[in-house]
Amino acid sequence: MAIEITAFESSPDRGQGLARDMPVRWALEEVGQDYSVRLQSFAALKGADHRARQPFGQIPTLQDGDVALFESGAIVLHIGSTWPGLLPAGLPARARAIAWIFAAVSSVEPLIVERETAGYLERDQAWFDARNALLGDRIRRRLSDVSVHLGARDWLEDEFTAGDLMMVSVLRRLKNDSLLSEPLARYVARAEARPAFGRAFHAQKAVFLSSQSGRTLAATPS
Ligand code: GTB
Repeated sequence: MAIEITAFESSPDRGQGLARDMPVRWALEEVGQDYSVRLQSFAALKGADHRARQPFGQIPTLQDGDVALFESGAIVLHIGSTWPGLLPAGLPARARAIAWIFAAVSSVEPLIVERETAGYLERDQAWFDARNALLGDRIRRRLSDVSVHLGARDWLEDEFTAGDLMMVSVLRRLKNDSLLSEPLARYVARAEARPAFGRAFHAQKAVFLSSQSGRTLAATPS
């Protein structure tokens, strides 16, 4: 069954694999599924066609046969539930892996995005430094909790799962930030060393490079 995802025609992350098509590409690579990519301009994202797939006019989406999905966490959960490789077979471990997907998108990512957004929109305000420090402290405390849980292990549970994939995708937004310190920086590096991550990263970067050279890719097979 053909799988199609959507991604930015010209990604503002300049090919650093930070836009949210990256966890979807990465998950498909981990489970060994080919996919094609429908590249979208910012204008097209807000059109009725795309909103029928993604109500908020955003990327990513996934079409897998008659399954049409939006929200990167839900898409990664679907991929993990459909093909082996990302969710353990036994129920207790599978449930824990799913909990980490939710932890990444609902307990960690919002703090990071709030600080990023403040950096874009509030930098001129007199109170920006105080607020930025507060937002940084909230992230530091949350990351410290993740670190304590991780302890000396390679992954959040006994093996690499969709939960690690989502957590690392979220933590990568702090890649050049001192907030991402050891051992989480090593955890991110460990995940980035996975061949599936590398394939996804290069596929996303290829779209950016081709947008820079003036060409438009209609579809990018994995
Ligand atoms: N909760 C949704 C999900 O997880 O799927 C959020 C989806 C989302 O935020 N999509 C963004 C989007 O489509 C792209 S990923 N934005 C266009 C719009 O809202 O009009 C966010 C993103 C964009 C760019 C960078 N970057 O340049 O580093 C990083 C992350």
